Amino acid sequence: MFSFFRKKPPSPPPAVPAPEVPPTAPAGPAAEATPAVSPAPAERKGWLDKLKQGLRKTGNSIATVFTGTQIDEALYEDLETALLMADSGVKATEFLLNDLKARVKESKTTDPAAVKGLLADAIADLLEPLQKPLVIGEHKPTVIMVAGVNGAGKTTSIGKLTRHLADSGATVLLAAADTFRAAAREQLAVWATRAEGNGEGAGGSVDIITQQGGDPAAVSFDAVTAGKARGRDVVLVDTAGRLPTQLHLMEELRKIKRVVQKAEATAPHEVLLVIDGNTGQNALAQVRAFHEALGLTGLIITKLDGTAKGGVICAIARENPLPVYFIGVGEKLEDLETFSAREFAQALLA
Ligand SMILES: Nc1nc2c(ncn2[C@@H]2O[C@H](COP(=O)(O)OP(=O)(O)OP(=O)(O)O)[C@@H](O)[C@H]2O)c(=O)[nH]1
Ligand SMILES: [Mg+2]
Repeated sequence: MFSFFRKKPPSPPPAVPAPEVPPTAPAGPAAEATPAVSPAPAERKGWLDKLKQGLRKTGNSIATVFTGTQIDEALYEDLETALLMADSGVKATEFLLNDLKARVKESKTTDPAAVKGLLADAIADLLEPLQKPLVIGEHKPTVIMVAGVNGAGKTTSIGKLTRHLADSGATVLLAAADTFRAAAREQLAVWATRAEGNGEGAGGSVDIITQQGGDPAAVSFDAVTAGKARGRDVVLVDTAGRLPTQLHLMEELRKIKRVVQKAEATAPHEVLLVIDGNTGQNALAQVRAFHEALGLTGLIITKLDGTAKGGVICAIARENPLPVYFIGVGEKLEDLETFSAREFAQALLA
């Protein structure tokens, strides 16, 4: 049922350019498109178990709230504390509590265990607008720029995504715009080689544009130009990690985006922020700062294996909703998956 991303044929250019998404705009409905890759349900289940396992640290504290025998003010107070401890933030916590109370009233339940199910519904509904597939194929190449703080998991996620794209037959060009570290290029090259050599025959080709010590914007420009000339399906731009407070580095990101736009007027088609799931409430500040600098189109949330702060997605949904295209629960290829609001809600309370 879940495809890793969606392929969409190119559409004629619109007469009027689409307006930019404002910072607080909710994610739109999923685009009509043909599923490209459908992992077998068994695979999805194995992955879901991993997500549950990963979020156990977050979920344990929330689930214990419902082990009592009564639905009273003490239960709601404990739940409020548990949600705040899980980094759901004040606004989302307040929203969920009010929503839950309304659901409890309507269902007339007297069983705390049933309240847990109602909370899962409330969380799933809150997260629903973030569930949206990444669409490729509408533009050739589809240019995806990836940013985030140091060590968030950008290069690893790009590597995994590249592998999934190549496995489904797409041709990918990687721009190693992290020109500071020699290791960054090598890290990408390892994933590129893995992507090509999977032995399954259907793999699309992957290559890398880089320029050690060069200007990240120039590398990105070259990559998009080469991607157009070579007829690649996707160009992925990996950028160096940076803090939103490093203003010159944030300006550098803006420059990369501007220059990509010069190489291809409609690009970048996606600007993704990678967030470490352990970041907690600071993730919101990151979303705001990067969104202001770049106009984000989506998020990838990594390291949801073993975090006690998984509630932060609720805070993002309430305060700065952007599509969560993928989530990561480990370092291996199969540890990157699409985001499902209901699965996440269930894993959070497991
Ligand atoms: N446990 C876990 N580790 C992850 C996940 N994603 C990435 N990592 C690890 O996090 C570390 C940093 O990942 P990178 O992909 O290099 O992060 P980056 O954002 O590219 O880092 P910089 O380019 O230095 O800013 C590596 O050790 C990855 O293996 C994940 O979902 N779970
Ligand atoms: Mg990196």
